[in-house]
Amino acid sequence: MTLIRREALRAGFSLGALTLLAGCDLSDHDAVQNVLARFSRWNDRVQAALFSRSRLAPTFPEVMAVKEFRYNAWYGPDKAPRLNPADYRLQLAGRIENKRPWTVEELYALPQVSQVTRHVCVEGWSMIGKWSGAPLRTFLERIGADTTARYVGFECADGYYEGIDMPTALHPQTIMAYRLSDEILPAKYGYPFKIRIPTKLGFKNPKFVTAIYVTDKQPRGYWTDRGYNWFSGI
Ligand SMILES: Nc1nc2c(c(=O)[nH]1)N[C@H]1C(S)=C(S)[C@@H](COP(=O)(O)O)O[C@H]1N2
Ligand SMILES: [Mo]
Repeated sequence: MTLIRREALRAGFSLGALTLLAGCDLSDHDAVQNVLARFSRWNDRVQAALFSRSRLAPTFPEVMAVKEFRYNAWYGPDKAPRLNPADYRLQLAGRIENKRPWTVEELYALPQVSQVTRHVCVEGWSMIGKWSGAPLRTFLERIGADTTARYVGFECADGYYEGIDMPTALHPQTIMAYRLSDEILPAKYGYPFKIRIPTKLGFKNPKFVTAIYVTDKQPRGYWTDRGYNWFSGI
């Protein structure tokens, strides 16, 4: 399905919500919020059901990758956390057999792939970039993660947090991106790695990840807590 058709479908969902809302007292903020929240959860379920493990996000020729990639966070690039490889340790928790923390060196030694894909930010910009790193699936297998669990959650050095469903975590294009445009990820883009998920909106791609956990309880998301859909597929 094309992006545009998906957008139309999504617009259709909200039109449906509006039609319903027309019947209720718009000053009743809680009731309106309730209806919207229910639609949002329904939208999440429909999107999760439509998501296919094998459907690949579009890829592009390498020449189309933008070298000076756009930066985004709720603070300026100079405020981005600068993690020191000497004391960085990726913490592991939840349904994982081997929870030993990982160093940057160990992470960077995992087998890697490259992708040229489009990053789509919900704020209305998109950009094609080249990312390289280890498939998250490879890492999850290495640490003995229980892949029958429903979710994988992430915590970040700037207090950001995100989570994805297990089919997305195991998707071949979901990677621990160590490099952008063939360079080790600069601090502001998420050093030592960013979870790059081309089948998801930009905000579901956490940077400077410091902890990964496997769970059956749906992890919260920084922007989901501020009103965006949890699934947010593209
Ligand atoms: N830790 C962390 N990850 C984050 C964010 C953030 O503020 N903190 N912003 C998200 C959003 S909204 C976008 S669009 C992308 C921006 O990534 P970039 O700076 O590499 O373009 O990172 C996502 N991951
Ligand atoms: Mo974003």
